[in-house]
Amino acid sequence: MLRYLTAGESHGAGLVAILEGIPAGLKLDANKINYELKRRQAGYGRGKRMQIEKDKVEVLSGIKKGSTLGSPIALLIENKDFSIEKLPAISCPRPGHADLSGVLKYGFKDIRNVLERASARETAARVAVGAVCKMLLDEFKIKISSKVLLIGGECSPQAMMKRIIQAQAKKDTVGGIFEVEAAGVPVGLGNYTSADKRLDARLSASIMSIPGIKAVGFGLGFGYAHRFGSACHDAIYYAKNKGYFRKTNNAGGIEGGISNGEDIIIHACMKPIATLLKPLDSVNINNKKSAKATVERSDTCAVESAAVIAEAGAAFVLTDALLEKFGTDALDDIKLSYKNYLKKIS
Ligand code: EPS
Repeated sequence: MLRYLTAGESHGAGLVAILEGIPAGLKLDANKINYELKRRQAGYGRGKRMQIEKDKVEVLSGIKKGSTLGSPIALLIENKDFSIEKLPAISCPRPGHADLSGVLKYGFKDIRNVLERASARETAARVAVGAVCKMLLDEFKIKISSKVLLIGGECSPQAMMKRIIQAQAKKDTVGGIFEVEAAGVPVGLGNYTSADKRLDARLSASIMSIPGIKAVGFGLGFGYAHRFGSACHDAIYYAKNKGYFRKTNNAGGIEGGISNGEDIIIHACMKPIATLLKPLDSVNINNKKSAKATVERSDTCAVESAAVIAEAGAAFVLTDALLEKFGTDALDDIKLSYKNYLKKIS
């Protein structure tokens, strides 16, 4: 089983991830992790924090001479803005954030105790984990990419950018929709036998758990609701040179919780960031009087970053499903098993 755990607060000393289950013999290049961390920090509409941080990973364990050992891989990303002990207490929860539910749940008097961990800063650690997984998937020619499809109801790049500029000018925020694509995924990852083995369910959870994500769909997604079955299911064909294939991919590469060999296509919707410079009505948790929500430094739009984080989540789930099917210990053995499988089904 592949698993990971992250630790770290937004303004704590740093972010840590421990990734267990990566097989031995994978060349691990820290530059590739840093490349993904940089992608996560970029994107139009990101806030001032991204000018402070220069996210870089330190690989603390699990490798020797640049290759994985099969032991847990510990990853560290330091926070340049390490200020958690000095930051002022917060008492007016932001609608849309974890603030109010968090303080009530824990009995905290300071909302900062919640937001420090609820912040999307934690996703830097997830991206580092995903980058390691991407290196493994690369060995099997599985490629994961993403693109932003819509921002604030607009679809062309110029109009999307204009929307973000408008939001900035209005001291507001804006969300959108992005797509994640996984190409080269073999047929047979995931399983229909139990709910928690279904590949689409696992991928959904990895993306739905990114702060701000409110909807996830595969292929046609909500579009299935508008068509007859005959107009949505992907008819099956066979050709000697390429085996079974489809002319359409409405299923988004997954049928019955198993990859079907077509590209996996996921769409997700991110709500506008909850921290508003022109804040909404709220209530002071100390005196219960009406007050405006707290204003914190934040982003105007982070949809592009969310897409990079979703790539990382998908990379983790696909790596887990790949290892589940083809073996877990040594990369060479896994490759052999993969080759035999492809031969058998061809
Ligand atoms: C983020 C770091 C945070 C925010 C943002 C994402 O930094 P700070 O709070 O110091 O400005 O910019 O967090 C949120 C959107 C959120 O909801 O908390 C990051 O590294 O991605």
